[in-house]
Amino acid sequence: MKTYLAVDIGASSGRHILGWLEDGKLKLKEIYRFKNGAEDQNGHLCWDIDRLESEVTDGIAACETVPESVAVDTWAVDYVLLGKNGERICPAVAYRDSRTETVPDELEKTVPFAWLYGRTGIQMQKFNTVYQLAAQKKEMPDVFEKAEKLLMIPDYLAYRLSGVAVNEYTNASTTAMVSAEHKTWDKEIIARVGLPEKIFGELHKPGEALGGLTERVKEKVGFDLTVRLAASHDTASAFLAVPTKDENAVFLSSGTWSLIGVELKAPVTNDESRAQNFTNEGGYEYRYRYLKNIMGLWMLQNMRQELGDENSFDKLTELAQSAADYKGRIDVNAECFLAPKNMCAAVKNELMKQGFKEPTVPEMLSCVYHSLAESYAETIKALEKLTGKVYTSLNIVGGGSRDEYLNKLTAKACKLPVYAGPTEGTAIGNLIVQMIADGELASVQQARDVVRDSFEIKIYEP
Ligand code: LRH
Repeated sequence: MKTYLAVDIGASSGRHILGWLEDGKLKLKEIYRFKNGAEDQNGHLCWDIDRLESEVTDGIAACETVPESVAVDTWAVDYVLLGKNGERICPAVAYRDSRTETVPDELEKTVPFAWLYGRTGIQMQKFNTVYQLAAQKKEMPDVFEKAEKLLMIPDYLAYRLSGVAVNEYTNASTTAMVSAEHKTWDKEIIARVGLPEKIFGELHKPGEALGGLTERVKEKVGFDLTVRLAASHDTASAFLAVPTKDENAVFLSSGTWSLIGVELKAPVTNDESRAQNFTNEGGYEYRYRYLKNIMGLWMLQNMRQELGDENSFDKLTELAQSAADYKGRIDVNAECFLAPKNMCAAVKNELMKQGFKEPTVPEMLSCVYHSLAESYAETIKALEKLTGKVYTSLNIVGGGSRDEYLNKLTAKACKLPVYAGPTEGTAIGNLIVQMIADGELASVQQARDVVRDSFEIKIYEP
């Protein structure tokens, strides 16, 4: 039996998941799990990239049998730079760091957002790679004199495994420096930001084999296997795992972020789409992920920590339900929730600004739950307007699809049936790409059919 290994790293945790086909069903086994999170390094919020690298190797070593291949997916937009000997020459700054705070405004004269959106189709997020690179150039211009290559985080981890440094297309698209039309780096954008063109390598497609493990890694794990490119942006992987039957379903990848949208054959970069801040991220087989980023479980993850980790997520929903009639709502996408010192205080502050009296903990939680569900509903309405289609269901994958209360509120707010599951969306998408590349699965449609038959999918009627 052929097995495949997905290394799937999110903002709060990473996991190694083995996958294989058995009697036409996809089977999964989690073999390794580790914590992730950004931390302060010399005044910047950074990922501990060296620890992530050793976790990736340790997890591979935990395999009891040798998989056919391994592929890495992670969150988007963050990167590192390599010097002429292939060494890392800058920290892996995390997207919630404040270094880009003023950059979009400063760049507006030379790289106006409307122009950028027209070329890349990528939404305005202050943390897009294009703005991070501009911030880095301002702070440490010398680094670009030494830089030979830019690698996104999963590309870097795949490079440390295989010794082969390439840029993968789906994650590269989130830099806001890839042409939506041509699917290659946009040289005009690179020039306007004043970056060296040579650091942007040719874009490679998900599924491609990079080769075996380096001698160093082979020695550590005790065997060799093929390293492949996943659809290395986790959201690109997650969308592949959505078990839709038809074209009328909206996809929601629910984790730290809620990524809600549809798959399109061509990008939509008109003024209305830009005004609504929909993005066109590059997908597997050039399926564009036309979606919106919604702040997502990040808000609840933070509130949980602040209220004490002894509160399970179930406890949070219980508390929220005890104030189900609370009327306060917030704009979950407001800037103040991106990296607040204290999430509860930020929520409280937003509510009190609107004239609500100081909310209780259950009221705050109820507000966040309802506001999330309602923002999904608004996004679906906007999607219908922008694509001229009517959507008939919402399919949720990822850890957040376990949240029964949120699923119920979502079905009610969207007035649509909600299909929840599988929970391991990103890892499954990662495995699907490896299985297609190896000939175990024939197509994305077949993979989605297999996913539908293999995992429990709960239905919530409006
Ligand atoms: C989700 C995600 C999302 C990006 C964000 C930075 O993990 O990749 O698609 O916008 O992280």
